[in-house]
Amino acid sequence: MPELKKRNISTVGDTSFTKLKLTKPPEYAAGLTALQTTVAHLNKESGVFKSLATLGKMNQKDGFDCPGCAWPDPEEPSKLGEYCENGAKAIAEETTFERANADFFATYSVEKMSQWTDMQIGKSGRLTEPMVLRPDSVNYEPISWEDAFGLVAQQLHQLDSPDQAIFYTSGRSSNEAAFLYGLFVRAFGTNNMPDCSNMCHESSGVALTETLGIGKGSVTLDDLYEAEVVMVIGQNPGTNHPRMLSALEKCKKNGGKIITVNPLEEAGLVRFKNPQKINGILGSGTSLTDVFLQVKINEDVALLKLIMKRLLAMERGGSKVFDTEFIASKTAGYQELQADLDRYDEMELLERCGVPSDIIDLAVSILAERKRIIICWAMGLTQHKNGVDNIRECVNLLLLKGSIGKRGAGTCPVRGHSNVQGDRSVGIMHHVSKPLNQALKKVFGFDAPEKEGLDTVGCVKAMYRGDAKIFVALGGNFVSAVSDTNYTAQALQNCDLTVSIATKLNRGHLITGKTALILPTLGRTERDAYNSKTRFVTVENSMGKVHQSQGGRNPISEYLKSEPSIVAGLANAYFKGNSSVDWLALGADYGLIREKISQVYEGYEDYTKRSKGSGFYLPNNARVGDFSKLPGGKAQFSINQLASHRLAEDEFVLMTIRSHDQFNTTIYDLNDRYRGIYGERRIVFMNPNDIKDKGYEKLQVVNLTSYYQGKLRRAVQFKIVPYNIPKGNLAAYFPETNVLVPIDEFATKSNTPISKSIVVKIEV
Ligand SMILES: Nc1nc2c(c(=O)[nH]1)N[C@H]1C(S)=C(S)[C@@H](COP(=O)(O)OP(=O)(O)OC[C@H]3O[C@@H](n4cnc5c(=O)[nH]c(N)nc54)[C@H](O)[C@@H]3O)O[C@H]1N2
Ligand SMILES: Nc1nc2c(c(=O)[nH]1)N[C@H]1C(S)=C(S)[C@@H](COP(=O)(O)OP(=O)(O)OC[C@H]3O[C@@H](n4cnc5c(=O)[nH]c(N)nc54)[C@H](O)[C@@H]3O)O[C@H]1N2
Ligand SMILES: [Mo]
Repeated sequence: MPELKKRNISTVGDTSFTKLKLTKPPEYAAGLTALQTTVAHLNKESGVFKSLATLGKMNQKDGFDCPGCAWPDPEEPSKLGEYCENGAKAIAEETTFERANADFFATYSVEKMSQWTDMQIGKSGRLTEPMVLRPDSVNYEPISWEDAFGLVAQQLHQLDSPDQAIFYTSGRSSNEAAFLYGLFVRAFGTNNMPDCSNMCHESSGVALTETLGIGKGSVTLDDLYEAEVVMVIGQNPGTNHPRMLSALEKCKKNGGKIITVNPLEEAGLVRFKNPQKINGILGSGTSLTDVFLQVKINEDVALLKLIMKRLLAMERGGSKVFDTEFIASKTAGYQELQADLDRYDEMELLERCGVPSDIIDLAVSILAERKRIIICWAMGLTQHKNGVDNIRECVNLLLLKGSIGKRGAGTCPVRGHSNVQGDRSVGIMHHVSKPLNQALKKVFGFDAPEKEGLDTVGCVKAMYRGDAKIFVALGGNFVSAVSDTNYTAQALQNCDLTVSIATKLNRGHLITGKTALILPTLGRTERDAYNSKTRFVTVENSMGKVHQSQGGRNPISEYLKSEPSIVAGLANAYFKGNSSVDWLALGADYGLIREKISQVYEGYEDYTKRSKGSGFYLPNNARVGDFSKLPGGKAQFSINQLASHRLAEDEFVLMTIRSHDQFNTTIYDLNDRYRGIYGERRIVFMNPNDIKDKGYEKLQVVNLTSYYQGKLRRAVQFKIVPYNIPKGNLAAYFPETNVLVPIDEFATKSNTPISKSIVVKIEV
């Protein structure tokens, strides 16, 4: 055995300041600047002419699915192409000229690279061939695919139990890759399948399953156009789902109203200039938000209760504001909900949520008069201790209004990664599903494990304790995405082997087990050919529609393999022919994978055929108002608790958010244009009165600390930026602040880390 090298790795990298410039936040999103930024970015990264051809193929019926967010494509995409500035940046990242090749890895040790910022690491370029980091080394070196598969297989065979291995998925993988991966992991014998959903919309899945019988949203894009009211709560679409703004614009043009609930007045929700229309580029744009409720962080339940209390008072006063017929025929728990609302004192709720009473009245009157309501939400609701309660409270409001199961109304959890929903639909799940196991037995002839698997938090803890020894990642950047960076880093470093199937270098490739493998894969934009025939994969968007995605660019290296081929290669090396599944056949023929998916799951009949063109919707009981699988056959009202932050004088609640120039842990650039921030990420947004009252100064350099379960955590070097944020609240960017999120603090029932409400102190 080679001697184990103790590697000197930084979990944060360079924390020195760059060049902060502040401007007044703009009053609108997109417009000419977005178009200019798009072109500038593509030019810088990968050559604009090549990329314009690429952009033209994005989100079109014969093209590839944008690797950015999961927002659906309209039936008739814009002639200018269906893309946004941030989608274009995602493409530029993938089509970059830079290469992290064998020479690169020979030049830079993992120790050296770990000193870089996340942005520098990401800018190293695309991974070009399989690389291995051996126990006695600090430099990755090339390894053949065959040896790489053999190494993983051999280490998996050495485990005492399959539960000592962990198989993570990030949400960019296709349905085909995800299904095959889940199949391999179950055939191998474990349900340890954490995925990025655990940190993302898990709270939505739990809340919606309990109340409406399906863990996904109920609306389609057409519903958004037809809604009378859209509430956008805990979401920043201008940055994270820019194409949603076109849908909101259309809704407004049809007479809809928009209510925004957010601690920040996000530019994208104020006014929108559609960059895909000429008058959008030159004109004054569309004003989006009608009522802005500037709620304090994690006080959404208080606000929603207050809104419902006022509606209830109107209903009791004789105004018909609720859909009593729907409530009587389709729901259970209305009496209990009324009793719950009666228990709360208006003044207390008002004070907690921090929104002026007359502004709440504006929202109440809009809601009272209208019937078709959609609520859209994202991480501002899910990543709290009471994340599940937040969402169930939204469902309560929709049920009172009868706004489920009809056109122009319903739930819209806006998904993050472009195929995170599809991955879940085809089997990426740590929970045991009896029907799935039965179907696997029938279709593939093996017994899938019946023991519950571990989710993200559970896996980190198992690796930390030494109970899990092998970590495999299908995409993503686990160490930087998960809470408690230093704890998670230690957990991964305790492993014997860490394996990452990836397109680009990230910190997760530097903070590794004793042995580490990087297996480079094709990106969405690249041609996936087998026997010189181009293959396509399929994905599911945020609204449950499955459609194909096919890249057309030449792969950046001849040594890349597709994700399904890599998974098939791993499985084949592990089973060595001793399996009831023909792994290589599946890895070669995606049509065959789709056929198997349609045999295992409902709703995928004629899969390959129907995925062409604009694709097909999966069955959705909430969309059609069918609650027959719920207790009593009824949608469920629920009783939810207020958040429980008791802050000391010197404490704040911090939310960790995305800047305009990042995709999760991938940092495109240092600007957050819609918030008026340029050239720096190490900043903390603070209310000007807090700055004054506590005696701080604008741009003062401070550390942030959190203290949970007897442990002090510290994120160093942040500049205070005065900003329009509620008093007592702070905001800063992730992943820099992930070090503050304790591993043991997560949402009840969904285990989603509390990335949006961390109690912190300022250290000067
Ligand atoms: N360009 C780009 N696109 C992305 C991503 C990206 O990083 N970059 N990430 C993708 C992924 S995986 C996801 S999950 C989504 C994330 O999309 P978002 O959820 O929009 O992203 P966040 O930056 O986390 O923003 C959360 C929003 O919630 C607000 N918020 C925070 N706390 C609270 C609260 O307590 N109550 C309320 N009402 N609001 C609150 C914040 O002010 C912010 O506006 O975007 C996806 N799309
Ligand atoms: N504090 C805090 N933490 C958070 C959040 C937060 O708001 N605050 N948000 C959470 C959320 S919502 C999420 S979804 C997670 C995200 O967690 P992850 O999904 O794990 O992280 P990403 O940064 O999206 O992963 C980026 C990496 O994926 C790889 N990649 C990109 N495209 C492909 C591809 O096509 N195939 C493969 N195999 N690899 C690819 C690249 O190597 C890239 O470096 O982070 C979570 N963490
Ligand atoms: Mo996410």
